[in-house]
Amino acid sequence: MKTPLRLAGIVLMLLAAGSLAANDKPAPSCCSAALTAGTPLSDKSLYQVESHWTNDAGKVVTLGELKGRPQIVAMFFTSCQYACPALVHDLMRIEAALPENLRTNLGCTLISFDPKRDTPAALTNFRQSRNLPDDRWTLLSGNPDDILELAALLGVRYQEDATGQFNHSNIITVLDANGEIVHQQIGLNQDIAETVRILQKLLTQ
Ligand SMILES: [Cu+2]
Repeated sequence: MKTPLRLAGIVLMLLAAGSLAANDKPAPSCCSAALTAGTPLSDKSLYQVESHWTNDAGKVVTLGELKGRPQIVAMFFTSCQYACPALVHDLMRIEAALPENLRTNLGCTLISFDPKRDTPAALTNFRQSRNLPDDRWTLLSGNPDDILELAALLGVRYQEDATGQFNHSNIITVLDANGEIVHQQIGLNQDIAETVRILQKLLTQ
């Protein structure tokens, strides 16, 4: 486990307390969208994980490279027949609900828990089939240990079944520009109003 235990502990504690989904307190001034690359990461930032990921262009990246603008993040797999298409559609609904001038400052990140099938080529196909613009949408796959670690930090559970499909949680996480979790929307086809409200606040800070 490469993540500082303190970070993992904090996230798991918050999850256990059920406080994440309801936490819409204004982000402190340290965590605005205007952060520059030089700002140090806090103990609670997911960007402290040192894992390396591969995007759909085949480039190796770290999560820290997402720093600098708020993100909506979900874990998924491209060959999912039901839940993930709905989950990605939910991200697109959230994105579409934001005014154009704010939308351009939002990042959307999809992270696969199916590294065997979700090669850069599979992620590229997925991007093209959904018309996900590559200036704002990041598609990542990684190695199994790092995926498991990130899933734990996001409170996402997944399990491969005998047919090669995955049973999994459907969670959309809002990260501030510094990689701290500020909100989670749980379940498919939910009312997005609260998530959009929180993002609008983050994006106008
Ligand atoms: Cu799925």
